[in-house]
Amino acid sequence: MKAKIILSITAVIIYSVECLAQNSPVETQNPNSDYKPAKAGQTRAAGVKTKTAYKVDKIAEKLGSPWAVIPLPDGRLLITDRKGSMQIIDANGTFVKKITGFPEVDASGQGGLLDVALDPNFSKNKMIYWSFSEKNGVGNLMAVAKGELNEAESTVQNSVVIFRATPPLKSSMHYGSRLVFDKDGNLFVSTGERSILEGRKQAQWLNSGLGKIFKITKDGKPAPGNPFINQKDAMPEIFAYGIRNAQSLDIHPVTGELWEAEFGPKGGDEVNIIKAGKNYGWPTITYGLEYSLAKVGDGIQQKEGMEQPVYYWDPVLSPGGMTFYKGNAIPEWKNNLFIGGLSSMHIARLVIENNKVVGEERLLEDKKERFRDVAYFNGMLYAITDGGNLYRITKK
Ligand SMILES: [Ca+2]
Repeated sequence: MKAKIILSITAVIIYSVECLAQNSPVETQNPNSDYKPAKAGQTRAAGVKTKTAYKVDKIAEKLGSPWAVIPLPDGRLLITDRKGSMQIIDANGTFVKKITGFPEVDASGQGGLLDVALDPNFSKNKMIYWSFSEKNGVGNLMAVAKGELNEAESTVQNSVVIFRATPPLKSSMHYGSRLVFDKDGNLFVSTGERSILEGRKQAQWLNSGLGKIFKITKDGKPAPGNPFINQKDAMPEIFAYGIRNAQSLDIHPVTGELWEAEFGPKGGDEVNIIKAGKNYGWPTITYGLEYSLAKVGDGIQQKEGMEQPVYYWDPVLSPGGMTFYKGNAIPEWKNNLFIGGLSSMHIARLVIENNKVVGEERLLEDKKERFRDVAYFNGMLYAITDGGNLYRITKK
């Protein structure tokens, strides 16, 4: 009897230890700050591990300086190159064609030809939209252009700049630049605050285009119903503000809401759900520190009237592009969020329930690469890296 009880207790202990081990957060380093989250589960969610067998293939290399990868309707991939061109790669990684004819880009630092989005009607009209850093006045800025892909898929014609995130500043950093269409055919555009103090404060200014999420029409006009459209002295294209540098946007496949990830400074990278008219706090509130380890501003993390991130990292992920997994080939990935990590050198998988992050996993850590963007197509994930490689992740 005694032996039986001891055995049962031992079994319970072993089981508990296994659960604990499984649920430990993937992050094991100390945070940079001693800041406490505003709510449970806002950082260091339980670690999870994918059970379905999957395989990772490097299907292309030497892609130059890729910044964005998106699927074309037929499953080929459109990949931008920061230096000022794009290329089409087929689903097996074979080079198909280089696309040129884009207006000049300022490719210094983090700039260049950055994101690309297909017109919702692309199959018929062949229109593409792209973001880029443009030399402008005293410095440069993030601009959005559109043009038509020619029949041979070798050049864009009738290019026109439809939007500029003014004012121009002298900086080669924090352009934001992610583009995503909503279900009504309006375009969300993210910008950064240019990583200099002059731009940083403007993230809170409604008359500045720095540190914002915009919602514009295909012609670059303010989207109907934008929150500040009737407010004097506000840019009518603004959808949300108080953003540091957002290079990740995607629409949640079930809720239809806009999700965003942005770079914090030292600590404080965030995932947010972006809602019309809301203030996301930078630089007034942040879970990060200056690179010098000094506090940012008053060193506060929460404030009335400013949105809390859904999730944050300290130390940072450095979020490149991201995508929701919109299928169920790998069942436990359905509606999970996959974010490319740059300095962290992995892809973060976030399990989301009721708009909260309930699990985190690190994928492709063994590749030791800076993941610049991640795309979803037909049950597969594609990822590009600063090393110029293209990976495909599929069910085994
Ligand atoms: Ca924030």
